[in-house]
Amino acid sequence: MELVQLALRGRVAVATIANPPVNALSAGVRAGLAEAVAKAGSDPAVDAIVIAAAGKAFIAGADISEFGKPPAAPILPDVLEAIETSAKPVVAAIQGVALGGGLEVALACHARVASPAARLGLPEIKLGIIPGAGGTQRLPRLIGAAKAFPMMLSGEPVSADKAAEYGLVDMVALGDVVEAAAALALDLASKGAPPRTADRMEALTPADREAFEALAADATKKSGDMPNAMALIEAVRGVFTLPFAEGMAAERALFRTLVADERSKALRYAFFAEREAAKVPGIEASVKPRPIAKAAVIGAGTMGGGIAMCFANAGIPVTLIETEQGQIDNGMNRVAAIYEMSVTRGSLTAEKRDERMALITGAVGLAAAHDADIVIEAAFEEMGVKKQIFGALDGIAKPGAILASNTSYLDIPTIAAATKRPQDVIGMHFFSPANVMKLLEVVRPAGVADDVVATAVALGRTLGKVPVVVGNCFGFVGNRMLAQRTRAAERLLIAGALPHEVDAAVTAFGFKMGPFAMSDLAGNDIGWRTRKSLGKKAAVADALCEAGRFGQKTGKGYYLYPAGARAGQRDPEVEALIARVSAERGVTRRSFTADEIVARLMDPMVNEGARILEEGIAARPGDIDIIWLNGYNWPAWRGGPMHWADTVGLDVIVKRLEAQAAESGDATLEPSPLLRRLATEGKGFSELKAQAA
Ligand code: ZOZ
Repeated sequence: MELVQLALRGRVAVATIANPPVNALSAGVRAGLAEAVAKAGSDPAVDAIVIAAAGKAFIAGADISEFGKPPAAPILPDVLEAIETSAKPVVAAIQGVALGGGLEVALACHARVASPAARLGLPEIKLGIIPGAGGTQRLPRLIGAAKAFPMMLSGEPVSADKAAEYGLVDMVALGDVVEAAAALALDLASKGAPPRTADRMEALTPADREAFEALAADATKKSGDMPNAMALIEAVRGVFTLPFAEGMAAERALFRTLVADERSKALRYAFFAEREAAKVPGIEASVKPRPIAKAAVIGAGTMGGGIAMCFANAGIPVTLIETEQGQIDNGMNRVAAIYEMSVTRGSLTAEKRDERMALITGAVGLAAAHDADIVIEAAFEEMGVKKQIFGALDGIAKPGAILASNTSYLDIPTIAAATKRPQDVIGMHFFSPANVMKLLEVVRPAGVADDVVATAVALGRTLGKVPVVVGNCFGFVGNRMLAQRTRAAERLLIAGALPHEVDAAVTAFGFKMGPFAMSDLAGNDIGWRTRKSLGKKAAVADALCEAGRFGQKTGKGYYLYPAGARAGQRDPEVEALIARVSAERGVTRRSFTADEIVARLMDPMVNEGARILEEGIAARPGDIDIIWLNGYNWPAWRGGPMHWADTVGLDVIVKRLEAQAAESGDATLEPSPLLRRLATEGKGFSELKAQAA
């Protein structure tokens, strides 16, 4: 089948792109478009041309998998120039998403018609680049830089109606969009030379420039460290200072530099890793998820309330279950307060808030879960409690209902064994705050039914989450690796670093918060309780908790928080305590550079990630990265811990771990066999094949 099919509709040539699934502009599509426009241009039976697309998307943009490879002719800017300089009018018929290069195709056309459901945007910023086929030059010429720049800076698409309001599309067609585009194309043909976006200057007024410069100054303040945001400002400014051809050349030079940058490579890697994670090894696409029309959540604490909100936000009725009415009232009030905040901020209408609140019903007693298609338990993290709940649920839930636990580290098969339907029991680990965080670890114990796994994944997507299927083990993937970082952070303190130095190194690496500020925020007593239950010790962290320094909530932890301050201040008492612990262990304290701190924190995590892969707990290194990007705020442009390790070089990481293991005498720091093997073979994690989780 041709990637671009040319057909005549009266005196209009319709070039239809058919490159499933999203009509990405692969080399074949670019060539097909160029050929179609040339052929229609020289055909005396044709007066005008429509560019249309088959399927759900108009064009999702460049084929991202081609980035980084030598560009195959014809390159997109040349194809677009051919479209724009066509003597016969070319009209885009946009029936679905027009993104990136896809919108740039539409911008090069002489007019645009969109279906009401179409969405138009330039999301390149999210891939670490800027538009490279004229987007920064044509969009401002069409709608003004003050409207175009925010679209490109956020990367968020606009609706067809918004696009019409902006003047980005000429018409929103309620019926057949190709028909409407053909009519408009013929109308343009009857009026002589078609209008070219490149020639339009009327939107670029002094007021527009002033508004753009104000937005640019604000963006520089907020995103001065993002090279693509700064490049975007430079490119867009060109519409006021350079002739079109020079502006195009400047945009392309900036695009080429950015596309070769490691940061863009990491973001593109993450784009594909996220989509790969959606495919669960060992489960056929033919396995149908069970229908979920009603849900129940057990436990109306912060977590349970957040999970209930996820269902309500997706339009699924949910019962929030507790043991006492007072707890229900507290939980419902917390949920109402969060929605109220969104209304105050303007991100939610009062009507939507009421709709969502109406979908959440509080109930006392597990019996209220009798008609739920899925029950998610978010009760106290204690095996005895979980077993009791699941045992009781077994007698209450309807046959075929999925019984899920939101536990963050407990053994799912032990929980499942409390029921007579272990095939229906699964882990669904949401991250706090559950209504905000994207990650959902779907914990797949041996013996769970395939359609239960498929349902958890599909439901995760319906709830707007990024689901990643993992195997059952203590802490699953994310928290198991985090535990390594926590241990490494404590080791660093004893070896000579101070909390603020560790946190500064981690924020400079790109995290929003360092491990100690994070621990103070979450509450140091959480880890303390877990350590006690496992019989583990951490000299500094334990001593802080014994002194009642639980973090922000007690006004002091690793830092001081005078009078409710949110940013911690260094505390000489804590620093003296740390020095005391070092002395007791006979450690001569030394200083660490930021790079050393990062290596000492991240290398053990990578090592644990390698063990997780060896054990088949994660199917792919990319799954681990998606977990860290969506659940733990790993900086997006570093692609996740396993991708980062590849960029450092696994041989380097192996040597550093060996040195750490020798220095500390801690055998768990010895490189895992998989890490050693890959390093010896000169390979990276990216070369591993997927395995069943
Ligand atoms: O897939 C969603 C989406 O948002 N896609 C990415 C859109 C995007 O970022 N476009 C901009 C690309 S950059 C660009 O366009 C710059 C450019 O032209 C520069 C040219 C400069 C030349 C200069 C020369 C010097 C979308 C909203 C479209 C659909 O979402 P869904 O949830 O329905 O589906 P997904 O996301 O699961 O995707 C389905 C399959 O399609 C693959 N895919 C999507 N967009 C792609 C793409 N593959 C390659 N390129 C794209 N742009 C996606 O990986 C998935 O594949 P499978 O195999 O997992 O099914």
